[in-house]
Amino acid sequence: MASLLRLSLLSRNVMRHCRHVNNVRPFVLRCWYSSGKVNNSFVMGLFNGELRPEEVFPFPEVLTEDQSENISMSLDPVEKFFEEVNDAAKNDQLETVPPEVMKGLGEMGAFGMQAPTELNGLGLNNTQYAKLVELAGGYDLGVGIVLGAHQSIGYKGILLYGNEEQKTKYIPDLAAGKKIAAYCLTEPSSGSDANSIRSRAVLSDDGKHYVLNGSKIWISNGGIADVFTVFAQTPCKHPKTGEDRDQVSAFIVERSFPGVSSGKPEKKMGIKASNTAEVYFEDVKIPVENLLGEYGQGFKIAMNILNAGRFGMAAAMSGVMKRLITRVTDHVTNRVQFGSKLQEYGSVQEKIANMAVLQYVTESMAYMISGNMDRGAKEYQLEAAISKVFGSEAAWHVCDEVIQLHGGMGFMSEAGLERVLRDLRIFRIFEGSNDILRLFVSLTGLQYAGGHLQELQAALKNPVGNLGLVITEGVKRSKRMVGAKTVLPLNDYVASPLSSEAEMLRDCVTKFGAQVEAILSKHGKGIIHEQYILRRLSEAAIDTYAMAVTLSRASRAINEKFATSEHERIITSIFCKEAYKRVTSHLASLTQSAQLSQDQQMSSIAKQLCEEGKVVATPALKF
Ligand code: MYA
Repeated sequence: MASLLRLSLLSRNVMRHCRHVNNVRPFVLRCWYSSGKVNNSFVMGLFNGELRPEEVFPFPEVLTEDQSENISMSLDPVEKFFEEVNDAAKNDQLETVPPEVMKGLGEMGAFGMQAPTELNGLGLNNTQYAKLVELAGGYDLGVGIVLGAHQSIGYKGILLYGNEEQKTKYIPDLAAGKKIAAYCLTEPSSGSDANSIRSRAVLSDDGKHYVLNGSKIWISNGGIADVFTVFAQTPCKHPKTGEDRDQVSAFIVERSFPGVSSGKPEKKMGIKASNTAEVYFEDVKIPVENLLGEYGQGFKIAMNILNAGRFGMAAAMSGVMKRLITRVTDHVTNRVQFGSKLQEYGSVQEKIANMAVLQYVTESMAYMISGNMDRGAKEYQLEAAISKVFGSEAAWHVCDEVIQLHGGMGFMSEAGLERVLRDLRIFRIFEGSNDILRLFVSLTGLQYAGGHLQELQAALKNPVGNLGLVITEGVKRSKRMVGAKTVLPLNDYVASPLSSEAEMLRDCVTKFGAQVEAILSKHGKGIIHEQYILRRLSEAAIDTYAMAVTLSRASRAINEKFATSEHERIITSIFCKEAYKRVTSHLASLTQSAQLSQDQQMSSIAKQLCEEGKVVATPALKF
């Protein structure tokens, strides 16, 4: 009870500090106020030191037999199309997707995968969509982005937030590929800081339209789109103070509206086949009926569109890795050096095994999230962000290693691997850079944990009325004090051959909750500025979630006696052991004084370099 009371005081201090800081940008300030909503996210629970097995076990199987059959039947023609009609290397050279490929994609329904059937779409759920994206992404990421920018973000807002008139008016042509869509958020002065856009739309005096002015950059499909989902500031009143302030609203804008124009296609490092261009809006009159969703709620709409599509990135990354692994196994089983095939060498085997692990984790995440979304999960933004971060980095690493194993051959354009590497680079940058998404995961999780502490603090004022919560938290803390795990065993969820790995997961969750409290207590509001800590905390969250999803998938393989179950068990075991080492080390480092002082040294090095604008050390040759 004493430790509970100490905690309550700390949390009260944290809350007080938080309220008093009002000159910091909301992303960093917005911390740990409880929304009062029930949140079922596995990752969110982690920040409270809660293990929520029902969110990840059993591995989701949402497709009916018919749905599985339909989707697997549609894979063959799609594969044939990408093998025989589409030519990724040619698209890369031409820096466009040729009309016959666009036409063929349209005929297959590829522009309307998730649009309802009654509006010309294929009506696929997230899991079915992920399967097709995995296939298409594996063949050609440039084409994948044309399709993804169109439906994963371009017109997703109309599907999610559009009213019946908007859906009926726009979706049929978009789903058929007769019209192309784009998502317009980023501006010259606002990339990661998406809320600071300057484009502005003001209601006309006659109240019939909004007048939009501004410009957007790096818009995927920007030069070819007919319909744009555009985010712009709009004048609003503060709901409590009545003060004037701008808030983002979302609009459906047609290229045909006078004042809309776009720039030349950008020259890029990769995904060259996809069109990227600036889009300009000059006194564009948007009919009032083209407001998308609620006035002033555009930022949330923008974020939720991105949240809803991010698992698609993981699916695409999984597909890329699958094809790269096929390529590399072909190479190492044929190439002979020093008298043996490459596959005989341990250093080669280690690389290939690591590729298998990274692909397995990414694929497991993609289908865990899509499956949970299909089962009606509403709180998946942290998991989706994690899958995008993990998948994009895994695929980059795999591609790099595949090139390495091909040696000089891998460096030659003819091998087609350098194109994949170039294409992959952007996946760590766009749709929320991985650095920002890492901060997003840890800050959002900390906000949730802080809310929980606040709840606990309130409960302590009336311990009798809140006996359940008070006892649970008291027991949790007593267990932590004696080094015991605070969460229940996973015997009912994890197949027994993986029980020691399940124990590692339990330990990670226990330590996670304890370290979150420790850093909230130590840093108070200041934690929002501790990016070294926030980054390491998010690494721990990523690895812990990855352990959970792989344990879930491999348990299914074991329980259902898949022919590959032993293979999957070993992959999972290797991943969990490695991840466990990283998680415990990252979590311990959050409060280790040696690590914290090293963080400060890193800051001072960076500061010196930035001040000097160059390398600071005396040159090795002294001149
Ligand atoms: S499109 C451009 C992508 N741009 C970005 O992703 C921008 C990244 N920035 C951000 O995400 C936000 O600005 C951050 C917050 C996170 C930094 N879900 O004060 P705040 C709520 C739900 O913290 P800020 C592209 O690249 C938050 O709770 N809600 O905000 C296309 C708060 O709510 P409340 C969220 O400090 C590439 C409110 O918002 C989220 O300004 C083409 C304010 O929060 C969230 N995530 O910034 C890709 N974040 O007030 C093609 C914040 O209630 C697609 N909030 O507390 C291809 C896909 C398919 C692949 C196919 C391939 C083959």
